[in-house]
Amino acid sequence: MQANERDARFREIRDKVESEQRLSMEDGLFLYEPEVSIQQVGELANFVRERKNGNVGYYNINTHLNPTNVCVYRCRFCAFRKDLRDENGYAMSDEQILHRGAEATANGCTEMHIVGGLHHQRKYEWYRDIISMLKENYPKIHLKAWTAVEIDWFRFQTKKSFEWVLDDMRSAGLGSMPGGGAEIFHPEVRDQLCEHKANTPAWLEIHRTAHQIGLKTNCTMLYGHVEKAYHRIDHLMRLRELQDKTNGFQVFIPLAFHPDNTKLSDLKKPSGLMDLRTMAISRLMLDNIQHIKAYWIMLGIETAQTALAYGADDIDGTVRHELIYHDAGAKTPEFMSVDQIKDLIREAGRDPIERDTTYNRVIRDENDFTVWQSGESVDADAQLAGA
Ligand code: V47
Ligand code: SF4
Repeated sequence: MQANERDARFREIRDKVESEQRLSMEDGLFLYEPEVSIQQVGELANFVRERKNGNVGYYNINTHLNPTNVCVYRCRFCAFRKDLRDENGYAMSDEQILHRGAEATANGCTEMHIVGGLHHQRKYEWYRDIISMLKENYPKIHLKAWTAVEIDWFRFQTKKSFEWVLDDMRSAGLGSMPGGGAEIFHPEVRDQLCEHKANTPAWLEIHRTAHQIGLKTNCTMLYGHVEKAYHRIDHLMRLRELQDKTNGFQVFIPLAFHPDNTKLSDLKKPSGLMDLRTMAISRLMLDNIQHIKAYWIMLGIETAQTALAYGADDIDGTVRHELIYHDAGAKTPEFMSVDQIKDLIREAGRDPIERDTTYNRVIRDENDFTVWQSGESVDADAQLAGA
């Protein structure tokens, strides 16, 4: 394509975005062409980001809990899983899990992000009791737990329906679901990465069911391995289609592949420019998902800050005990303090606002940081401000 044709094509897309028309597969593919300037794509995504979420940068105070790393599956991109008899495999005791709840409470966490392996010998009840035990002892903490891959496994174990499993988990104390396990939906890629675990129809059906029974969920895409731009846009469009029907996704998180210690360790990690382009294109394609998260653990602090001008409005949380990315070679710190998070958001020119898992403002006691309550929805604020 000649430069003048390219400019005309970009103007066409910009007009669509400005007049709130939906972008097509061809539009998305065009924005991935390396000749299309990353600054232009970023500027357009920033326009949408500010229209939807104003000048705010959201964060939360959270911790991770991975109750076991033993897993029946062998996803080729995973550095976290261990075999049953591996000396580094573990399954946490109730005492260890409760200790994490106590630590989270002492640190003022509003959320525990709980995911792990599918342990060969642990029954559904073990996973369910983790939720009920934490909820009984630490009722204020929101439990964002189990990806669709785990819910699919629980259905297999219990021989019940997705709805039964989700409802049972919710009765135990599940608050919402994280977005993992989506990887890349297109079978040309999914079959190369993780042919055995929950397939695309199952992943989408689980999230649809969660939304139907009133559970909010997040969604992700793992990029920068064997997929092409076509597979990424296809993935985003499948999420957008489900969101049109249910409106239950709160936030989309693009996840950059980290190759160290995985079966794909010969691949290079995606570049910072690819991270920013993917962030921006996600913002532009997903017109019906309110938030886009730049997960600092995975992107690195500098790229996460920059991403706040490339479509992202959220950078996840303080995060403690993260293993999935650190096992795969992430060089980011294991934890950030609240002051560090606020500073990095301010440095990026945004106003830091603490949110809870379901995007309500968090109000903290002036004298005791660990005492807090959830306030109004931040999305209602954004709408009032005309954002
Ligand atoms: O499903 C695993 C990915 C996901 C690697 O919902 C890898 O708020 C890159 O989903 N390199 C788990 N990615 C993480 C996740 C997540 C993270 C933060 C916030 C939320 C949320 C969700 O991580 C897995 C998989 O897609 N993953 N291994 C790797 N080597
Ligand atoms: Fe198991 Fe999840 Fe790792 Fe796949 S990504 S091997 S399901 S722990």
